[in-house]
Amino acid sequence: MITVLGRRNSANVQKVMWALGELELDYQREDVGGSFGYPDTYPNPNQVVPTIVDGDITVWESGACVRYLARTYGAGSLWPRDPAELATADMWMEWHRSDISMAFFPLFQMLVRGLPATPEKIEKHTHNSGRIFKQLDAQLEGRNFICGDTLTMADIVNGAIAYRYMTLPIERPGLSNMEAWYHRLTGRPAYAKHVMIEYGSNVGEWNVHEQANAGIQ
Ligand SMILES: N[C@@H](CCC(=O)N[C@@H](CS)C(=O)NCC(=O)O)C(=O)O
Repeated sequence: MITVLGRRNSANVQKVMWALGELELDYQREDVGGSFGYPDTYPNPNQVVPTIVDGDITVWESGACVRYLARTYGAGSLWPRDPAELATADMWMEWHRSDISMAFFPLFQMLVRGLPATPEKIEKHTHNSGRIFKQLDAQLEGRNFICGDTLTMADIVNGAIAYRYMTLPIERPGLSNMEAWYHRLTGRPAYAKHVMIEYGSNVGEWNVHEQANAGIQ
């Protein structure tokens, strides 16, 4: 049984939950972070979510958690066996962490979570997010998933963020490959359960959704 410490409406927690769902692993999730706060025994020195505990092993940093689950329980599926495919998956995981995080996370925080914003900043981050997601769109040309025909850990980390990017009321450039991929993801039960979670359109709604998700596994 794997324990996940992290609130259900955190995109970083959602990556882990979706991976667990795809791998059909047993888990228990505890509400930690945000309005739920942190227990004194919380094992992640950064006081952010997620953290996972699997027997004697504790892992934090969402990318490391997804890699751990994929490598330990998903060889040949989320963790590609082919070295070239594995390198591609890893590359798009790193891309997600740097490029998408820099452009899109502040945009989401400004539009939904009350980070101070100006029309210029919103415009800049909307433009940059679109420009960067165009790179993912190009990678998805002729492919069902980021590495090819099957879902890998690269789809997990990027797909969790894509839900928010594709559902925010913002202007997006033409992203036909990404739209088709996103549509494919929405048809996966584990994605629908763990990622497609309403987040509201302002801080008040965000908090209501956070509490409404308390205790849901
Ligand atoms: N690099 C970390 C970032 C984790 C992070 O910033 N998580 C956010 C939620 S998405 C968080 O914990 N925020 C503070 C809180 O919820 O208490 C990771 O990928 O795990």
